[in-house]
Amino acid sequence: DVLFEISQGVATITLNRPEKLNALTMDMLHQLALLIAKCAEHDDVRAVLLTGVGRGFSAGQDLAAVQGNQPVNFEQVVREGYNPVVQGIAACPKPVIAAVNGVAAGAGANLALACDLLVAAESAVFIQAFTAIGLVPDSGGTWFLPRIFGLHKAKELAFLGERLTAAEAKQWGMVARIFTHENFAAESFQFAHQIATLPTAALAMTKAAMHQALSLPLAEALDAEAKWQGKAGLTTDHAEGVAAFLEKRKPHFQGK
Ligand code: LHQ
Repeated sequence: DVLFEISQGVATITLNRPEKLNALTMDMLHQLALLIAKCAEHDDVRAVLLTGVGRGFSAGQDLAAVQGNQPVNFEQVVREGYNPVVQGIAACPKPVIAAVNGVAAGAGANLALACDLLVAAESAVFIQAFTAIGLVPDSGGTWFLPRIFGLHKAKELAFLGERLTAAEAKQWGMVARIFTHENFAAESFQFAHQIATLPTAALAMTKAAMHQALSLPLAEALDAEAKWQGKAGLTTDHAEGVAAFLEKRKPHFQGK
């Protein structure tokens, strides 16, 4: 139920359970974690695109799979299923882009938020579906939502579970681009491909530095930046960027 393809520096991970709006099973979550780890290591991968088949990005946890006679330990499902995927995305030294093709609900919405950048189809909506079934936001929702929206809008979204449209999400800065439904796959790929041509190592350091800085005092963030810049200054892509600038041509980055 999860497809994987590498092309032109872009690894595309596609949730493929359209008849259930890509509701997530433990098996799919394990596959996702493994594929993200693979992208992290694979030299040919310079951007990761996470998307879904059909009219849903993901409806979150497959509720049928955790409903039944024997009680399911939700703590274990979150720890073993969702948390490794969110951690994998956050730790991945490649930019991870969510291409939200349709409805994203519950953990499906928050897996998208865990990605570095989001693009959305015009029809995409984001729903914090948790409280509607008496649960709490997971998959990083409690961490990402207040950082994106501020505390009060985050609580509004989480408490009420109302739909946030793609257009609203773009106004909030959560979504980078909106593409029409007809061109969504091609435009999303094009966007990811553009990002795959950037200096990948510098992007990885930018991502790590920002995540680190979110919990650091300014003085320590400045100290960390100095160290990251020391590393970035030694990359081949830095040399290429400067050479291209001085020669008045476009840079050709190798990602290193
Ligand atoms: C589904 C689902 C679904 C199964 C649509 N499961 N079948 C972590 C750990 C442990 C436990 C619990 O949770 C978590 C984290 C979470 O993610 S909790 C939140 C789980 N997600 C939801 O509560 C969302 C439930 N879905 C919906 O509210 C609606 O389906 C949305 C608003 C996403 C879409 O609505 P519609 O466009 O009207 O589509 P639909 O409801 O007709 O769904 C289409 C089919 O997909 C349908 O199946 P059927 O066989 O009747 O055609 C749904 O039953 C199925 N489906 N979401 N999460």
